[in-house]
Amino acid sequence: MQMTMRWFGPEEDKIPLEHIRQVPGVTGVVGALYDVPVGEVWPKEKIKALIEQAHNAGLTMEVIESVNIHDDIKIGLPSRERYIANYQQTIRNLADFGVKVICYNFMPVFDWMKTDMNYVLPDGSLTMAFEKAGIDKSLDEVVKEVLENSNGFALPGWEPERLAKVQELFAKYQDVDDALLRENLAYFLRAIIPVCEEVGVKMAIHPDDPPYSIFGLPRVVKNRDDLDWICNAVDSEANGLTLCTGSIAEDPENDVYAILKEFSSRKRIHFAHVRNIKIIKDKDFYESAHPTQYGSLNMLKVIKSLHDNGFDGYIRPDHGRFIWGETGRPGYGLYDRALGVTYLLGLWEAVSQH
Ligand code: DNO
Repeated sequence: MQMTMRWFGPEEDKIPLEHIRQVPGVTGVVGALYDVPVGEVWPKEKIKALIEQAHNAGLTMEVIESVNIHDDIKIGLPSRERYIANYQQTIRNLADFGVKVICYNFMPVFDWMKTDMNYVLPDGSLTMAFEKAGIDKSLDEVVKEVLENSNGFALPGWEPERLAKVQELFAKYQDVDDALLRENLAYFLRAIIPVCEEVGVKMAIHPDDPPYSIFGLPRVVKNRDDLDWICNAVDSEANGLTLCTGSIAEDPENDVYAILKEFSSRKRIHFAHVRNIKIIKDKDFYESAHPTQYGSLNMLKVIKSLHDNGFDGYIRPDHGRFIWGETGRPGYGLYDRALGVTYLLGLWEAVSQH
């Protein structure tokens, strides 16, 4: 297991690598290029410069989160061929600089979705929340609210240029249902997994967040059966998962521990996003502090399910709250994520010694 933290690069992240280096037990950062348009090839010189920065700070960068998938691939337009060829080249370029895992998602239009970016907890800390009432509004209103409440940062997947065209994008998905989206995912995987196998890279799909349909859009990474379908679509270890405990747990019907157990044993979890959430009612929730007592997940069981079933990939704490007066990119402050790292490593040490 290797403990990492996400870092958004020198332009996009206010947390310096030197500070991440000081979090005990963190050996690497998870990074990405944010100035390459979705669908274009990531140039080698930019990859080299990015990864060198991590190395110069004494950290590895073996996981990329994310190389995003162009909507034309998800929709299945003829132009997907060009974007798939570009993706194959990006995989090769990343492999040349030691990248081992690529995290991605297959959510139409949006990446993750929250309705409150500054939800105040009883102890005065701020976190993100999702309440169904928050999306019972017009699409434009929801998009506007998320953009306005992100503290001046372009949130991953919520780039304002892209969302300016959100209605247009929605129209293109009009005829895409779950079955077609799934088929388009399989088409993509059949094209890229052989390249991954050749160059030693593992793909790791992130679950849908939330793991059910919103705004009538199709969703295909929601539960155990979806994950099983994806793993079987191309039966290769290179075709794997980013198991995000928070996202999976947002549907109370998902048995997070059983999913962690099954897919760790099947050697398909290459990257784990480990966070706790507190269900408020039905499917409404907020992202709590990591320890078990603050949320709805038993974090000891989460870590044990990974550890006891041979998980050997990368972990990162997921979103953190804003505490001690810190401000910045929602979910990605330093302090609470650092507390999360320490707690998760403590659990890992405990289960390792049994
Ligand atoms: C949220 C993240 C996601 C994740 C993508 C993977 O903060 O977990 O944005 O990076 O869904 O492509």
